[in-house]
Amino acid sequence: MALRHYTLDFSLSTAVDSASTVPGLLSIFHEQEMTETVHDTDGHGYLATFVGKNGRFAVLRVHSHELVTIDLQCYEEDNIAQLDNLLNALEKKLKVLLNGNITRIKRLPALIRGAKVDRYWPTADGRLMEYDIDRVVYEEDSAYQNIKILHSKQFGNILVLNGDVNLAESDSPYTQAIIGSGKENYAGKEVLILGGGDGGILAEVVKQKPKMITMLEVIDGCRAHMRLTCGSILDSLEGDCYQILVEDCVPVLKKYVQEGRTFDYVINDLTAVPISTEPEEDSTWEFLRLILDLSIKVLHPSGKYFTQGNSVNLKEALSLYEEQLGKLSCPVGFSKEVVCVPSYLELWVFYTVWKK
Ligand code: SPD
Repeated sequence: MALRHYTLDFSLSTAVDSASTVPGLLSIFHEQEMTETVHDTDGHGYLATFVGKNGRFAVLRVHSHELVTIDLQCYEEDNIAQLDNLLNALEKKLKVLLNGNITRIKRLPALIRGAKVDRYWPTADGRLMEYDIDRVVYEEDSAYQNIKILHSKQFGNILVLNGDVNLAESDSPYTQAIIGSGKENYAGKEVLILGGGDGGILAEVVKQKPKMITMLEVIDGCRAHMRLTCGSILDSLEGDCYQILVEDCVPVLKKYVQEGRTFDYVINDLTAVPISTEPEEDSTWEFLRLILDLSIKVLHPSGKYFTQGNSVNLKEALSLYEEQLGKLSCPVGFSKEVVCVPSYLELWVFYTVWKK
């Protein structure tokens, strides 16, 4: 079962008296066979709820402070044309009643609540985004995370990990940015990929004939359902110049440090920079610092470390990340690039880090 939730807001230049607005609206609700209950608002304007046929439900509020709001909820299978007519009638009537006093009328597309296919994936800075997702292609809980692959009409299949949009088949700008935006020559180089389990980075770098790529992750479902991203590269865990180790990256990195092994390129595609500085995020920051420090230890003195950062709007999280770069076991320099990744619906920051 899913619900459609409509909103209609009138912003006003002065407060309005409910006695002059409400009666005109009541008749419209009554015509739709909706009956009201008026609530005591303890001096905070006027509030009435309306219940109608087929489970229709509405809330009318005349706020004391220059705002009139109407919420209308109905079941998804309800008659959309009838509901549009009701909202049109309410909007038309309010325009007349509030004439000369309106600064803005805002009617948003209906929010669909409880739908089988979840289309709402907010941005990193918490803004609501509705995707054009029409079906769930794959869903699985692995030992590490919840994996979803959802089909979007414009972005192709989208990989969503623990509720975070990771990569869509349309997102080659992401892959290009995290491998150095076409400025690097990987031929004959030693490359380490942390994460990148969708196979996009591996499929791209392999084309340049590196000496060896070691990748420490593979995400179930991507081989079959992110084909435009990974091609056939995940069909085998090893090839002429690559090997995929399905292992936890921390012990592997520690082993490489002990062995004194180095890489020309380390590409960290593990996770986003934590979005907050709250204590519950401490472990995420700790994990990030650990990976960063181990990665720099295995980086060849003339090598490069690439990673994605966060939304360009999360300035505080980005500067905290940059602070971490100043606290590593060896001094590093860094540069950043802002990239438009199609399915992200927000600009994303990528970092290049090198040893000084
Ligand atoms: N490879 C991991 C990157 C995850 C970034 N999430 C982006 C969310 C965009 N709204």
